Amino acid sequence: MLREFFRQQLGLPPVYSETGAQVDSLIIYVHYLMVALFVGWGIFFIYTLIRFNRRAHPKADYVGVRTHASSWLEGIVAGIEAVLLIGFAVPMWMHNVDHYPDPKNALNLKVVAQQFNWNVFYPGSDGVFGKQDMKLISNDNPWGMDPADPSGKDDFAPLNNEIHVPVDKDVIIELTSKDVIHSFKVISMRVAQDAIPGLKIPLHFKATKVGVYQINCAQLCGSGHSGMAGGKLYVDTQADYDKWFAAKVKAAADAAAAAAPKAQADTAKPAGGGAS
Ligand SMILES: [Cu+2]
Repeated sequence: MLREFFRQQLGLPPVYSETGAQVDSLIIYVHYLMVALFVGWGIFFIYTLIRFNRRAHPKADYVGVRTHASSWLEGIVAGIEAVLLIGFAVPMWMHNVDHYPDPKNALNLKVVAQQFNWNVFYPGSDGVFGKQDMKLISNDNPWGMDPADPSGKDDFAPLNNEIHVPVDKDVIIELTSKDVIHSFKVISMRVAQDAIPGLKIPLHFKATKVGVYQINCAQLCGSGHSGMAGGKLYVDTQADYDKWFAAKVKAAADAAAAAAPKAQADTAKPAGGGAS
């Protein structure tokens, strides 16, 4: 009950991920300590105003406190802080690192942040991302996809500001940035991770409730920073997700099939303007 009271007073938004509840617990425990300190110091302050008022003590006492009570109190507060850190924060972190979901059973995505949107990559029906190479980047191929890699054939074009995941399934996102530092933050999942150019940083969560959740950028990344809050995380039922995914895979295959004859025609054209 006290916990629920704190949740409301702190304005903690609803949490819809498996590990999010632990994050909230830590926030609440830290605030228990802060309230105890606030009340304790407040009482001590009022006590000193009365006990050492000028009328009772016209001349200052240059020795001051003669007991070790304050040292003991300081020690107890430091002890509680150590318990919070060693007993709660570190184990929570260890749990999240040790219980890293098995990529084989998880939905694996890539998210590339840029000014000012989120590019979301899905590996297609084979679950394997196609190879990318910086050398292949061009106007027609902004992500440097390797056309020779068969595992890339079913990858669909990166989605803009839109992530779909099934409910109750581990999701691993490999996060990076195309330009400046951004931060991928989904408050309802209690997930926040900086996206840093040149680094691929994994994050994971498991959504527990179907719904649409806002994605925010938590690093001031430029003039359009606030627009990155337009990102949406759709948590679907497995059936809805499968339907959405199948439609995307089919659309990608249709687009590839439509592009194939054109590419063949292009390569069939004689080079250098043609003879005859
Ligand atoms: Cu940003």
